[in-house]
Amino acid sequence: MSNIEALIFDVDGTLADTERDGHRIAFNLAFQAAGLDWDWSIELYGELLAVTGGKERIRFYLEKYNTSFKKPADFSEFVAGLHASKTGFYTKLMAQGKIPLRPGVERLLREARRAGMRIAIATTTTPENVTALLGYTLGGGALKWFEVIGAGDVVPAKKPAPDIFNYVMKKMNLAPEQCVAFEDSYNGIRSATQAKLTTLITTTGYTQDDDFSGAAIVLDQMGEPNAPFKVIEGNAHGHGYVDLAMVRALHKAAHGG
Ligand code: XBP
Ligand code: MG
Repeated sequence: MSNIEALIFDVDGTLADTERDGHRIAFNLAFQAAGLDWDWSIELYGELLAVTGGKERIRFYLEKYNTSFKKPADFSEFVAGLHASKTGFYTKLMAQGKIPLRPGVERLLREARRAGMRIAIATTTTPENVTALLGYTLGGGALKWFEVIGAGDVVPAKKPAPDIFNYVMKKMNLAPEQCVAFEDSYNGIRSATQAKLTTLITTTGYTQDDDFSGAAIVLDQMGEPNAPFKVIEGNAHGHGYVDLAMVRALHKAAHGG
């Protein structure tokens, strides 16, 4: 059995609960600024999350929920412009510091660094959004903690396709059995399991009812020593918060150890 060499983290929902009060708000601000009367409610946004990627999500909305909208001739440019505006609003929201990292995330990242464990990111969100989130929560220097930041359009097929995890592992010259992935959603677990990764899930309000078949464990959060996680499915091997010892135990169990 291989040792774990790297931890690969999803961003939205996993490092921080960004969708409802970050991305959704930024989309609505961009719609307003463009003079559109579209308004993505909390509930509708939960349905739109079926499709990953902001540009893809806007197209999905128009195909399924707003079919009467007359698309402009330069539709791709229109979507790209709207999405660029959304990224601007999103990064400004991050600068306000209202979206913290989820419990246990900073502790685990720091423990991994101390232990010499390699860390990376595999996300469908736009690179600027990752820079903004990490910069405003951990400080600008934290970007360098991550050996590879695989984000956005760097691969053509976003999650649930495995491409972004495969891209990150290839850049790190690692095989799936040398890594553990951290995810929060159905599209995330599909992506990670198709990339053959052992995957730890922490759910969010939007993803708590998702199907997480294939996950090594499903938790409500990573937890802290004084505020343990709840196990939704799986064996926590006696641990109450996610640390490297627990990640190693999950990896060992997944690889028949
Ligand atoms: C995140 C996404 C992203 C964000 C929006 O999924 O689906 O599209 O919602 O970001 P995951 P952009 O957590 O699985 O990576 O608008 O920049 O695409
Ligand atoms: Mg996610």
